[in-house]
Amino acid sequence: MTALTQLSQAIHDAPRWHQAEQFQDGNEIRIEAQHDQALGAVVYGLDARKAQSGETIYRLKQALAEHLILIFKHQSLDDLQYLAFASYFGSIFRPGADIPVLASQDDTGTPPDVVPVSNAVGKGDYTGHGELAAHADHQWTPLPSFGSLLYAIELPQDGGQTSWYNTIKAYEALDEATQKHLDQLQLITYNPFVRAKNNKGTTGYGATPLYRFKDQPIVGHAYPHPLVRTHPESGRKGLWLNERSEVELVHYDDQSGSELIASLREHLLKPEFRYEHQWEEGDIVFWDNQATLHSRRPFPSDQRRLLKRISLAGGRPY
Ligand SMILES: O=C(O)CCC(=O)C(=O)O
Ligand SMILES: [Fe+2]
Repeated sequence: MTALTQLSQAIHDAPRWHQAEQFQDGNEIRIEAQHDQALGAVVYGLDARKAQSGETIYRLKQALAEHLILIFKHQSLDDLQYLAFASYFGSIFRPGADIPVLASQDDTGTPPDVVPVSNAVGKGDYTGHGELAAHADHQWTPLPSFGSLLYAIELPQDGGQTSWYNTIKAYEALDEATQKHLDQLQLITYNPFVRAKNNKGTTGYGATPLYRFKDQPIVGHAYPHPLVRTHPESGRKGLWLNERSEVELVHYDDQSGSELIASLREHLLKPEFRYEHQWEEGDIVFWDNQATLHSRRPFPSDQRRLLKRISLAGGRPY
Protein backbone atom coordinates (compact mmCIF):
# COMPACT_ATOMS: atom_id res chain seq x y z
CA MET A 1 0.00 0.00 0.00
CA THR A 2 1.16 3.55 -0.66
CA ALA A 3 2.07 5.79 2.25
CA LEU A 4 -0.74 7.95 3.61
CA THR A 5 -0.60 11.72 3.89
CA GLN A 6 -0.43 13.08 7.44
CA LEU A 7 -4.12 13.99 7.32
CA SER A 8 -5.33 10.59 6.08
CA GLN A 9 -3.11 8.92 8.67
CA ALA A 10 -4.64 11.13 11.35
CA ILE A 11 -8.19 10.05 10.53
CA HIS A 12 -7.07 6.44 10.07
CA ASP A 13 -5.49 6.42 13.54
CA ALA A 14 -8.27 8.38 15.28
CA PRO A 15 -9.93 6.67 18.26
CA ARG A 16 -12.73 4.25 17.45
CA TRP A 17 -16.06 4.73 19.10
CA HIS A 18 -16.25 1.25 20.61
CA GLN A 19 -13.28 2.01 22.87
CA ALA A 20 -15.10 3.60 25.77
CA GLU A 21 -12.01 5.13 27.36
CA GLN A 22 -11.28 6.95 24.10
CA PHE A 23 -14.75 8.39 23.72
CA GLN A 24 -15.42 11.79 25.28
CA ASP A 25 -18.38 11.97 27.61
CA GLY A 26 -20.11 15.20 26.60
CA ASN A 27 -21.36 15.68 30.19
CA GLU A 28 -17.79 16.30 31.29
CA ILE A 29 -17.49 19.38 29.08
CA ARG A 30 -18.13 22.86 30.44
CA ILE A 31 -18.16 25.94 28.19
CA GLU A 32 -17.79 29.17 30.16
CA ALA A 33 -18.28 32.48 28.39
CA GLN A 34 -15.81 35.22 29.34
CA HIS A 35 -18.51 37.72 30.26
CA ASP A 36 -16.00 40.31 31.42
CA GLN A 37 -14.14 40.23 28.09
CA ALA A 38 -14.93 41.42 24.57
CA LEU A 39 -15.05 37.85 23.28
CA GLY A 40 -14.17 34.25 24.03
CA ALA A 41 -15.28 31.22 26.00
CA VAL A 42 -13.18 28.70 27.90
CA VAL A 43 -13.80 24.98 27.37
CA TYR A 44 -13.00 22.75 30.34
CA GLY A 45 -13.04 18.98 30.60
CA LEU A 46 -12.53 18.17 26.93
CA ASP A 47 -9.68 15.90 25.89
CA ALA A 48 -9.01 16.62 22.21
CA ARG A 49 -7.33 13.22 21.74
CA LYS A 50 -10.66 11.47 22.24
CA ALA A 51 -13.45 10.78 19.77
CA GLN A 52 -16.16 13.43 20.13
CA SER A 53 -19.90 12.98 19.79
CA GLY A 54 -21.92 14.80 17.15
CA GLU A 55 -23.64 16.74 19.94
CA THR A 56 -20.33 17.93 21.33
CA ILE A 57 -19.03 19.15 17.98
CA TYR A 58 -22.34 20.89 17.29
CA ARG A 59 -22.19 22.56 20.72
CA LEU A 60 -18.64 23.74 20.09
CA LYS A 61 -19.50 25.09 16.64
CA GLN A 62 -22.39 27.06 18.08
CA ALA A 63 -20.21 28.36 20.90
CA LEU A 64 -17.56 29.44 18.39
CA ALA A 65 -20.12 31.34 16.29
CA GLU A 66 -21.33 33.09 19.44
CA HIS A 67 -18.10 33.76 21.34
CA LEU A 68 -15.69 33.87 18.35
CA ILE A 69 -12.81 32.23 20.17
CA LEU A 70 -12.75 29.00 22.17
CA ILE A 71 -9.95 28.33 24.64
CA PHE A 72 -9.30 24.65 25.38
CA LYS A 73 -7.19 24.06 28.49
CA HIS A 74 -4.69 21.29 29.35
CA GLN A 75 -4.28 19.55 26.00
CA SER A 76 -1.54 17.08 25.12
CA LEU A 77 -1.55 16.08 21.46
CA ASP A 78 0.75 14.96 18.72
CA ASP A 79 0.33 16.39 15.22
CA LEU A 80 -1.91 13.57 14.02
CA GLN A 81 -4.23 13.84 17.02
CA TYR A 82 -4.31 17.60 16.54
CA LEU A 83 -5.25 17.22 12.86
CA ALA A 84 -7.93 14.65 13.68
CA PHE A 85 -9.52 17.03 16.20
CA ALA A 86 -9.28 20.17 14.03
CA SER A 87 -10.79 18.48 10.99
CA TYR A 88 -14.06 17.82 12.85
CA PHE A 89 -14.68 21.51 12.13
CA GLY A 90 -13.88 21.62 8.42
CA SER A 91 -11.34 20.94 5.70
CA ILE A 92 -7.74 21.92 6.21
CA PHE A 93 -6.88 25.23 4.51
CA ARG A 94 -4.76 24.38 1.46
CA PRO A 95 -4.30 27.38 -0.81
CA GLY A 96 -3.03 26.87 -4.36
CA ALA A 97 0.64 27.28 -5.14
CA ASP A 98 -0.21 30.60 -6.86
CA ILE A 99 -1.15 32.10 -3.48
CA PRO A 100 1.78 32.54 -1.11
CA VAL A 101 0.85 32.49 2.60
CA LEU A 102 2.68 32.05 5.89
CA ALA A 103 4.90 28.92 5.69
CA SER A 104 4.45 28.31 1.94
CA GLN A 105 7.31 25.97 1.05
CA ASP A 106 9.81 26.80 -1.69
CA ASP A 107 9.41 23.44 -3.43
CA THR A 108 5.63 22.91 -3.35
CA GLY A 109 4.45 26.52 -2.99
CA THR A 110 2.00 25.39 -0.29
CA PRO A 111 2.16 25.41 3.52
CA PRO A 112 2.21 22.27 5.67
CA ASP A 113 -1.12 21.30 7.29
CA VAL A 114 0.39 21.95 10.72
CA VAL A 115 2.42 25.17 10.74
CA PRO A 116 5.02 25.65 13.49
CA VAL A 117 4.62 29.26 14.63
CA SER A 118 7.92 29.63 16.36
CA ASN A 119 11.21 31.41 16.77
CA ALA A 120 12.90 28.07 17.54
CA VAL A 121 15.23 27.57 14.60
CA GLY A 122 15.04 24.04 13.27
CA LYS A 123 11.45 23.63 14.43
CA GLY A 124 10.20 26.06 11.82
CA ASP A 125 10.73 29.68 12.64
CA TYR A 126 7.71 31.38 11.13
CA THR A 127 6.83 34.82 12.54
CA GLY A 128 10.06 35.16 14.59
CA HIS A 129 9.84 36.99 17.94
CA GLY A 130 8.60 40.44 16.94
CA GLU A 131 5.26 42.11 17.36
CA LEU A 132 2.56 41.02 14.90
CA ALA A 133 0.06 43.67 13.89
CA ALA A 134 -3.65 42.78 14.12
CA HIS A 135 -4.79 40.73 11.14
CA ALA A 136 -7.24 38.09 9.96
CA ASP A 137 -5.33 35.14 8.53
CA HIS A 138 -5.31 34.83 4.74
CA GLN A 139 -7.56 37.87 4.24
CA TRP A 140 -5.61 38.63 1.04
CA THR A 141 -6.51 35.31 -0.59
CA PRO A 142 -9.59 34.54 -2.73
CA LEU A 143 -10.91 32.08 -0.12
CA PRO A 144 -9.64 33.04 3.35
CA SER A 145 -9.59 30.42 6.10
CA PHE A 146 -12.73 30.44 8.24
CA GLY A 147 -10.81 29.75 11.41
CA SER A 148 -7.52 28.63 12.87
CA LEU A 149 -6.29 26.79 15.94
CA LEU A 150 -3.08 27.60 17.79
CA TYR A 151 -1.70 25.07 20.24
CA ALA A 152 0.88 26.24 22.79
CA ILE A 153 3.79 23.85 23.28
CA GLU A 154 6.66 25.99 24.53
CA LEU A 155 6.32 29.51 25.90
CA PRO A 156 8.66 32.37 26.75
CA GLN A 157 8.93 33.78 30.26
CA ASP A 158 8.09 37.26 29.03
CA GLY A 159 5.77 38.62 26.37
CA GLY A 160 4.30 36.73 23.43
CA GLN A 161 0.65 37.25 24.49
CA THR A 162 -1.86 37.03 21.65
CA SER A 163 -4.85 39.37 21.52
CA TRP A 164 -8.10 38.84 19.64
CA TYR A 165 -10.44 41.64 18.55
CA ASN A 166 -14.18 41.36 18.17
CA THR A 167 -14.90 42.98 14.79
CA ILE A 168 -18.67 42.56 15.25
CA LYS A 169 -18.63 44.74 18.38
CA ALA A 170 -16.44 47.23 16.51
CA TYR A 171 -18.97 47.44 13.68
CA GLU A 172 -21.95 47.68 16.04
CA ALA A 173 -20.31 50.58 17.88
CA LEU A 174 -20.32 52.73 14.72
CA ASP A 175 -23.16 55.18 14.10
CA GLU A 176 -25.86 54.14 11.65
CA ALA A 177 -24.86 56.53 8.87
CA THR A 178 -21.29 55.24 8.92
CA GLN A 179 -22.52 51.63 8.95
CA LYS A 180 -24.72 52.31 5.91
CA HIS A 181 -21.83 53.88 4.05
CA LEU A 182 -19.41 51.04 4.88
CA ASP A 183 -21.98 48.34 4.05
CA GLN A 184 -21.59 49.11 0.35
CA LEU A 185 -17.79 49.12 0.15
CA GLN A 186 -15.40 46.54 -1.19
CA LEU A 187 -11.85 46.30 0.09
CA ILE A 188 -8.78 44.82 -1.54
CA THR A 189 -6.16 43.59 0.91
CA TYR A 190 -2.88 43.02 -0.93
CA ASN A 191 -1.00 39.85 -0.08
CA PRO A 192 2.01 40.78 2.10
CA PHE A 193 3.67 37.46 1.27
CA VAL A 194 3.90 38.43 -2.40
CA ARG A 195 5.82 41.52 -1.37
CA ALA A 196 7.91 39.45 1.06
CA LYS A 197 8.74 36.99 -1.72
CA ASN A 198 9.90 39.85 -3.92
CA ASN A 199 11.97 41.35 -1.08
CA LYS A 200 13.52 38.32 0.60
CA GLY A 201 14.19 38.85 4.27
CA THR A 202 10.91 40.52 5.26
CA THR A 203 8.40 38.51 7.28
CA GLY A 204 5.23 39.20 5.38
CA TYR A 205 3.66 41.17 8.20
CA GLY A 206 4.24 44.90 8.47
CA ALA A 207 6.69 47.00 6.41
CA THR A 208 4.20 47.64 3.60
CA PRO A 209 2.32 50.82 2.67
CA LEU A 210 -0.94 51.10 4.59
CA TYR A 211 -3.01 52.17 1.59
CA ARG A 212 -2.43 51.92 -2.14
CA PHE A 213 -2.88 55.16 -4.04
CA LYS A 214 -3.76 54.63 -7.69
CA ASP A 215 -0.40 55.89 -8.98
CA GLN A 216 1.43 53.18 -6.99
CA PRO A 217 2.30 49.76 -8.42
CA ILE A 218 0.04 46.79 -7.71
CA VAL A 219 1.95 44.01 -5.95
CA GLY A 220 0.20 40.69 -6.56
CA HIS A 221 -3.37 39.82 -7.44
CA ALA A 222 -6.40 41.65 -6.09
CA TYR A 223 -9.36 39.87 -4.52
CA PRO A 224 -11.96 42.43 -3.44
CA HIS A 225 -14.00 41.36 -0.39
CA PRO A 226 -16.72 43.28 1.45
CA LEU A 227 -15.41 45.68 4.06
CA VAL A 228 -18.37 44.66 6.21
CA ARG A 229 -18.55 40.90 6.42
CA THR A 230 -21.62 38.87 7.36
CA HIS A 231 -20.98 35.97 9.70
CA PRO A 232 -22.27 32.81 7.98
CA GLU A 233 -23.88 31.28 11.10
CA SER A 234 -25.07 34.23 13.14
CA GLY A 235 -25.76 36.75 10.35
CA ARG A 236 -24.04 39.43 12.41
CA LYS A 237 -21.91 41.98 10.60
CA GLY A 238 -18.27 42.73 11.37
CA LEU A 239 -15.73 45.23 10.16
CA TRP A 240 -13.29 43.13 8.17
CA LEU A 241 -10.12 45.16 7.98
CA ASN A 242 -6.69 44.50 9.38
CA GLU A 243 -4.19 46.88 10.99
CA ARG A 244 -1.21 47.08 8.67
CA SER A 245 -1.63 45.42 5.27
CA GLU A 246 -1.70 47.48 2.11
CA VAL A 247 -5.37 47.93 1.28
CA GLU A 248 -7.49 49.82 -1.21
CA LEU A 249 -11.18 50.64 -1.34
CA VAL A 250 -12.63 49.82 -4.74
CA HIS A 251 -13.85 52.87 -6.76
CA TYR A 252 -12.97 55.32 -4.03
CA ASP A 253 -11.00 58.55 -3.89
CA ASP A 254 -7.41 57.93 -2.75
CA GLN A 255 -7.15 60.62 -0.12
CA SER A 256 -10.55 60.16 1.52
CA GLY A 257 -10.20 56.36 1.25
CA SER A 258 -6.89 56.34 3.07
CA GLU A 259 -8.30 58.64 5.76
CA LEU A 260 -11.41 56.50 6.22
CA ILE A 261 -9.31 53.34 6.54
CA ALA A 262 -6.94 54.98 9.03
CA SER A 263 -9.82 56.06 11.26
CA LEU A 264 -11.49 52.63 11.08
CA ARG A 265 -8.22 50.96 12.02
CA GLU A 266 -7.88 53.19 15.04
CA HIS A 267 -11.46 52.36 16.03
CA LEU A 268 -11.00 48.59 15.64
CA LEU A 269 -8.01 48.45 17.94
CA LYS A 270 -9.79 50.02 20.91
CA PRO A 271 -9.30 48.05 24.14
CA GLU A 272 -13.05 47.47 24.58
CA PHE A 273 -13.07 45.16 21.54
CA ARG A 274 -10.02 43.19 22.60
CA TYR A 275 -9.18 40.15 24.72
CA GLU A 276 -5.53 39.44 25.50
CA HIS A 277 -4.67 35.80 26.06
CA GLN A 278 -1.98 34.90 28.55
CA TRP A 279 -0.83 31.55 27.20
CA GLU A 280 -0.32 28.44 29.30
CA GLU A 281 1.30 25.33 27.87
CA GLY A 282 -1.38 22.95 26.64
CA ASP A 283 -3.79 25.71 25.60
CA ILE A 284 -5.47 25.49 22.23
CA VAL A 285 -7.18 28.65 21.05
CA PHE A 286 -9.63 28.14 18.19
CA TRP A 287 -10.74 31.40 16.60
CA ASP A 288 -13.28 32.45 14.05
CA ASN A 289 -11.27 34.27 11.43
CA GLN A 290 -14.42 35.73 9.83
CA ALA A 291 -15.19 38.05 12.72
CA THR A 292 -11.95 38.56 14.62
CA LEU A 293 -8.46 39.96 14.21
CA HIS A 294 -5.46 38.86 16.22
CA SER A 295 -2.13 40.42 17.12
CA ARG A 296 0.88 39.34 19.15
CA ARG A 297 3.20 41.08 21.58
CA PRO A 298 6.94 40.71 20.97
CA PHE A 299 9.07 38.54 23.24
CA PRO A 300 12.85 38.26 23.82
CA SER A 301 14.69 36.58 20.94
CA ASP A 302 16.68 34.36 23.31
CA GLN A 303 13.51 32.80 24.75
CA ARG A 304 11.83 30.04 22.81
CA ARG A 305 8.19 30.00 21.86
CA LEU A 306 6.58 27.21 19.87
CA LEU A 307 2.92 27.03 18.93
CA LYS A 308 1.37 24.96 16.19
CA ARG A 309 -1.29 26.30 13.92
CA ILE A 310 -3.92 24.54 11.85
CA SER A 311 -6.10 26.68 9.57
CA LEU A 312 -9.45 25.55 8.21
CA ALA A 313 -10.78 26.33 4.76
CA GLY A 314 -13.46 28.97 4.32
CA GLY A 315 -15.76 30.30 1.64
CA ARG A 316 -15.81 33.54 -0.30
CA PRO A 317 -16.58 36.39 2.10
CA TYR A 318 -19.99 38.10 1.77
O1 LIG B 1 2.23 33.95 17.45
C1 LIG B 1 1.06 34.28 17.66
O2 LIG B 1 0.61 34.44 18.78
C2 LIG B 1 0.11 34.52 16.52
C3 LIG B 1 0.65 34.06 15.22
C4 LIG B 1 -0.35 34.23 14.12
O3 LIG B 1 -0.73 35.30 13.75
C5 LIG B 1 -0.93 33.03 13.53
O4 LIG B 1 -0.49 31.93 13.84
O5 LIG B 1 -1.85 33.17 12.71
FE1 LIG C 1 -2.27 35.05 12.25
